[in-house]
Amino acid sequence: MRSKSVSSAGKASQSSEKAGAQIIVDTLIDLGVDTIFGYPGGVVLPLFDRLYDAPLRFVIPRHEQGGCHMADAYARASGKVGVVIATSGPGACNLTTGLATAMMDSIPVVALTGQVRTELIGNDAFQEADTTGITRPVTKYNCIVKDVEDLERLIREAFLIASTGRPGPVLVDIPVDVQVARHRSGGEVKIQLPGYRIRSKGHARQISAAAAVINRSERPVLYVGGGVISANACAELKALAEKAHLPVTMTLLGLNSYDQSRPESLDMLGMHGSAYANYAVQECDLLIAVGARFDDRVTGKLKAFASNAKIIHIDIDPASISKNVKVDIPVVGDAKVILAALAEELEYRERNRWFSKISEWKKKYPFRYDNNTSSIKPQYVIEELWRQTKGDAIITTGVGQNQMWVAQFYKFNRPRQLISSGGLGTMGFGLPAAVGAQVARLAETVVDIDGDHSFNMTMTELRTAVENELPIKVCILNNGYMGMVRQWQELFYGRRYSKSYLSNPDYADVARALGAVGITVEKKAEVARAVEQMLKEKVPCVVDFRVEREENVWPMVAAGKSLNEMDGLDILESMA
Ligand SMILES: Cc1ncc(C[n+]2csc(CCOP(=O)(O)OP(=O)(O)O)c2C)c(N)n1
Ligand SMILES: [Mg+2]
Repeated sequence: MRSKSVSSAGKASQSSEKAGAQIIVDTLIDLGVDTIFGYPGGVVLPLFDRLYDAPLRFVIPRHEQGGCHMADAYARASGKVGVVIATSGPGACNLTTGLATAMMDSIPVVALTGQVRTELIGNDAFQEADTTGITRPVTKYNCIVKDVEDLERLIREAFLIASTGRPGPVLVDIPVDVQVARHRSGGEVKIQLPGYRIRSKGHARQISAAAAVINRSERPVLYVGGGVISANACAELKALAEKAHLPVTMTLLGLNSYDQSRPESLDMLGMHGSAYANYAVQECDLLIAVGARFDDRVTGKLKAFASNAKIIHIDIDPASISKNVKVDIPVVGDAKVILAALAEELEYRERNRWFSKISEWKKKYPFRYDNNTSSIKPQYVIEELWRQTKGDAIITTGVGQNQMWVAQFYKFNRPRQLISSGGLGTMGFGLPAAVGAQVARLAETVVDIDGDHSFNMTMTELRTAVENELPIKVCILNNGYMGMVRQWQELFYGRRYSKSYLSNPDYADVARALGAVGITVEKKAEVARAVEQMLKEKVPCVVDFRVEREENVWPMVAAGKSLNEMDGLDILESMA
């Protein structure tokens, strides 16, 4: 197992008799935790009392969902485990969307929840909820601590499980009497997970088989997901792609794994991916998937996906092999180790015909939009932000068109730079995620590029940013619509815009009321200056860009279509 800090016993176990709440705090500190997100309540008061003067940074969200997204984004931005605390009942229930978001994107989060007294469990006690039952499907693992003797071990196991193998959220439910009970530790606390095994190296024969196929391939494509970022394997990916001369396409979560300014980059594939990535995948003779899971937004119609290709799948999670698409050569293990070993056996090949075909597609169908309008195009706002931040900001997003335009028009150049809810597609993620990312990366520029309705869902967290002096920036691409819903209604429901329009508040006023700077931009000529001002602000700043209301995201692979059946290519061509 890879995690050093959790597999050995630490200081926390060496001292004299302590209350459970103190054991929790000492164990967290011993595990290297320095930041916690959390919200109090009755049955976590013993723990909060111990946190009163603990040497930890503590950020209180306005809603536990926000706290969970903050811990999640903190983990995505830092590579460490994010920690969130909530009380029983409503507090724990409010975590579920955040846990499901982290689960779908394989993000290491440890949630500690209070529970009613052990003797009351099952009595419908005040603020009792079956937290382990409710969160079982949205966590990698969860447990309830029934005896203070087990407390330190279960917390250490939670960190180990969350951060190793395919990472994910783990919840530990701690009844209030266990927090109060005293325990004298008998010294070293041993992890007791005999069935939890991580294969890290990858089978040498499988690696050689993969290398042989790659070396022979005329038309290969590397298809990279968020797993490469979790595995901190971006340097190995770059070395391999350059050594063997392979084109690289990425999922939404994989986007920041490969420098998009490099010629091998095909940008994002899938439903709103680039035409050149989608064509390349459909016409390749070999698809090399790394840390990706072939989800439906990527594959389109499964039967027609890369149907002439052999498929290599490198993944830490054996359960994801051949789950959606049948794989010819699986290699199970840590992407960092496997990519390095694989590169050793690869040879450089020109593949001139393949690369010239790809550059034809790139020339014909780049991501484009019509900027010859008086209205503000959302894509233009993103490009302007990309220019002024030199492509170097940490970007969080809402869900919908705003998220897809970020994926298309902000070019990323390093890992942990794009923080977005891919798997669950959680509206309301962007703002709390910006808070969590800024806490992890205090010196960097963090920008939430959000949709108006995504922002509506968690906007109270702006106050959390103000209170904690986190200078996050928020660009609301305010089209007045649930734009992605409207786009589907326009294309597939005869423009019947059923319930996809809601009135919005004045976001600059909202920002000011919450103690942030608020700017409204209605004219295209003001966009660049507003971005400049926003980037200079030392306090949280919200810019309400009143963008073109009925802009669509192109290209688009409609649900159930195969990747090469893209709509909107004629529109992209007509803008040339
Ligand atoms: C919590 C949640 N509820 C509903 C949805 C379904 N949904 C996906 S995109 C979208 C509209 C998003 O609107 P907005 O945030 O304004 O973004 P836009 O598409 O306009 O950029 C909706 C309702 C979702 N993804 N998440
Ligand atoms: Mg919108």
